[in-house]
Amino acid sequence: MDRGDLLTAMKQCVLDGDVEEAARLAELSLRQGVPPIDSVEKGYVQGINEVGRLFEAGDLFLPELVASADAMKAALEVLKPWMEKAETGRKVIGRIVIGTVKGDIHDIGKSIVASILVANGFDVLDLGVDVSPAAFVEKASEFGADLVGLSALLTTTMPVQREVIKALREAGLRDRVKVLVGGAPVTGRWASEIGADGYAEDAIRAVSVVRGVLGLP
Ligand code: B12
Repeated sequence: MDRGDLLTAMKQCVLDGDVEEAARLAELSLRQGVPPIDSVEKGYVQGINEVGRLFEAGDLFLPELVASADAMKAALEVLKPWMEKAETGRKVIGRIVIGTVKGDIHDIGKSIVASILVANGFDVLDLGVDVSPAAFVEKASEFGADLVGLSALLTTTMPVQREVIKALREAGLRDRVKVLVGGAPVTGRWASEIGADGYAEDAIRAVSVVRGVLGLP
């Protein structure tokens, strides 16, 4: 299968919610030497984006959405170690705590961002989903985080990003911990409005934004 066909098949298996096929194609892409981030962004993510559009239009329902997310996650499970390995052998250049905010269980995008940051030399503590402002503060302090990454996929959970910033300020951590926000509904404008230090629209851009925010060369 050539690379174009492979990426199209990856998109299709997410649309079909085909978990086995998603994992099989991920294995195949590794054997063919396709960079894992390309398989994710140019293959599987295209499928889940299309699923989002169909769901919004009412052409597809929650069980199908869940099946597509499961297929996406099966592929990520195969690709994650390889994404994180891409640039190993370098020393840790920063410590990051990342998570999806309270009330929100979307974790696909956040997990991709976490893996790409690991691959680029950051030590990343992933707190998972539905993380309270208090938990972000506690873990950022314990881990000695330079930066906290907050993911929100729902318009109703975006305001929790602001609450986390407030909680960091109240705990006296805000001047040493930078805050980066992301997630499909989040914008640069929202980031400035809530007083975050930065925003990135995807995982690749997150790396350069984090470097910029932390003042790394
Ligand atoms: C998959 C999915 C689900 C899966 C999630 C599975 C999982 N484990 O994550 C399931 C089925 C569980 C789900 C549930 C729900 N979902 Co949903 N879901 C989606 C869908 C289709 C795709 C999300 C996704 O994974 N995208 C792919 C990834 C790669 O993209 P991403 O998340 O945007 O991440 C990228 C960037 O945003 C960025 N990024 C992400 N996080 C961060 C963090 C930082 C720090 C940075 C810098 C960057 C960054 O980088 C990532 C990689 O490039 C979206 C549609 C959409 N357009 O987003 C709807 C969507 C988000 N869901 C929606 C809804 C309504 C729901 C439910 C309420 C449905 C219901 N009735 O129960 C529940 C909510 C449950 C909850 N409390 O959270 C709506 C939200 C509408 C709104 N206005 O808020 C959407 C937009 C669908 C729609 N069009 O209506 N969902």
